[in-house]
Amino acid sequence: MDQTDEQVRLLGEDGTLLQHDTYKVELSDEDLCDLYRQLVVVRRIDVEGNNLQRQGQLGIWAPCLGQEAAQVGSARALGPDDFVFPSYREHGVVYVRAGMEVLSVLGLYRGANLSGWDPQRHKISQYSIPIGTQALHAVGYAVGAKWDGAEICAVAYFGDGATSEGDVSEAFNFAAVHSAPVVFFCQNNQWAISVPLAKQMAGPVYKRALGFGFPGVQVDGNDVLAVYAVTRAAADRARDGGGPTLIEAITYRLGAHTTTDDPTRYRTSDELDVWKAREPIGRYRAFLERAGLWSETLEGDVQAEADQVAARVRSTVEDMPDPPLSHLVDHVYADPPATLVAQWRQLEEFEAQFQAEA
Ligand SMILES: Cc1ncc(C[n+]2csc(CCOP(=O)(O)OP(=O)(O)O)c2C)c(N)n1
Repeated sequence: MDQTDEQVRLLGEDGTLLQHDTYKVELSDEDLCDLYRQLVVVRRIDVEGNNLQRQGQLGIWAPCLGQEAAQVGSARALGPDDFVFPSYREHGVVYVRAGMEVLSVLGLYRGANLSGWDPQRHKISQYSIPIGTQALHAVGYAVGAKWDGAEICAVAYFGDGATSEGDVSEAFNFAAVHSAPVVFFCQNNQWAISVPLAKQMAGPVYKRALGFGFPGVQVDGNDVLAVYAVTRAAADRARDGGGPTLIEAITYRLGAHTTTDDPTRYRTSDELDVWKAREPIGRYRAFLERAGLWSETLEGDVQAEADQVAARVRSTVEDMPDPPLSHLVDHVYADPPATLVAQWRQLEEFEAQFQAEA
């Protein structure tokens, strides 16, 4: 796989199928329709997460609105034993890999669990809240897998802002030197909270890969077919001993950074309108229509499933039991330091006041 000099795109903005010399999609009609289902369901989970936060059921939510194609397309391209190291916005990746275990993510944002799922079960590690550390975890895992002779790859998901962290550059370098079977998947959604791309970098992310000694590919991140094809090629290459690839998926965060943030303070509505017109689901539906694969029945089935998933998200989140307060400190130290014990006692006394008042 060569360094690309242009964004890989397989779908025009009106859903026309485009030809590409290197990247092609060979998916059955059934799979093409199923991709649509997953895009729609992921969006509904995300909208529901946002609503639940607004109703006080979640403490915070990091929306993936607008990034569904980047997440669904890339996650579907992976094999069952490939190992995913996500950031905190990869609800679509979790849904594709782990189905309704995505509810654990909602539990994390509710404070009902401390991240919640067994990473081995669906080969997906816990969300990384520190920016960029998961890139190092992925490389460590990939190098270990290579030494064990396992034919798998590790995939690190991170944002454009994360590429300003030393951890990510260190991960690139170590992966290159050790020819690690790793795919670095950057969702370039144009903003790192309120910091726009132009204040973060002077050249495209994917070109950095060449400086570290491995290929980088820029892909239209709102084109689910292109994302699928590029990720599939990078993952195959990694498993075949070809080493790392950096994928830069150009997309846009249509929502807030998180529900604690107000993007109208730093982002113009004109910019938002440009990207709303490029959002990925309508474009993919237009492709299905052109290909004769879309029908009222498909739409009805997909929307019915999204409704069911949304209802399940809502009821499960509302029914999640509060964790015991001690979960904050349990299993952290075998012998807790005295300062922590003192703080813990203070917290218990503080909480006890409310019990007494209730
Ligand atoms: C090491 C570290 N530094 C700072 C932060 C605070 N922080 C949270 S999100 C964020 C911006 C991340 O932007 P980007 O990597 O582009 O990802 P996005 O949120 O856009 O998906 C920052 C600086 C953090 N969580 N971890």
